[in-house]
Amino acid sequence: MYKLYGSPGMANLAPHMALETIGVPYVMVWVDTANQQHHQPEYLRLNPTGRLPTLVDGDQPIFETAAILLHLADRHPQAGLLPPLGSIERARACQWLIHLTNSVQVAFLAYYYPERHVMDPAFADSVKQAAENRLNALFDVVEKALEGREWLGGGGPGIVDFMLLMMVRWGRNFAGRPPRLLHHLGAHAARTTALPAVTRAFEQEGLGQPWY
Ligand SMILES: N[C@@H](CCC(=O)N[C@@H](CS)C(=O)NCC(=O)O)C(=O)O
Repeated sequence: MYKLYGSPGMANLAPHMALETIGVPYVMVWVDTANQQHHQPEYLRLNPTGRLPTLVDGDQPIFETAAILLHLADRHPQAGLLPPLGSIERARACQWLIHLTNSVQVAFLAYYYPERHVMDPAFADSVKQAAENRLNALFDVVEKALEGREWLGGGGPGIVDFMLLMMVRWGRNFAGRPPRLLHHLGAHAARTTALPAVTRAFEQEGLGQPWY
């Protein structure tokens, strides 16, 4: 039995979509971030970074969203969440997954936690705006990659698409151009949220509309 530790709308959302798609038994464990539960010893024993999410597989905790997604896709190959091992399509899917976690998500951390990126709080707004600008450029790259294809991670929906949707959602309140306004990204988000398993994950997290 899997346990997925998270908080509504946080980075647990993509693994949540994966678990619902796979259809395997699991429980969501909601972490009370407002009361700093993710910084308490009990949680830090599972995830020493004090971040969300954490997946516990049996008695083995795994952290980092991309690693959790890869583990779920590998453990349940029948769900088709990644192209076959050793294929060029698999390499391409991993390329986008790593790009999303290593570049896009990192910029989102500056967007959502600008105060952690400055010594003088007076500069926090500037950091947030710079992060949004950087994210616009990163989303432009993904927009171009989606030209002529329905899914970013392969021939069907999979973990890369779940990660992308989560990040498009995180940009929904951009002051300038939310990523949903880009033609292919908007269509991809609509296509992905229409998948019944993805809809269930959003509903189970109690996320109100608009989702992205
Ligand atoms: N690269 C990490 C980043 C995790 C991360 O920063 N998660 C955010 C939620 S989306 C978090 O834990 N925020 C609470 C905090 O930093 O206090 C991952 O994907 O697991």
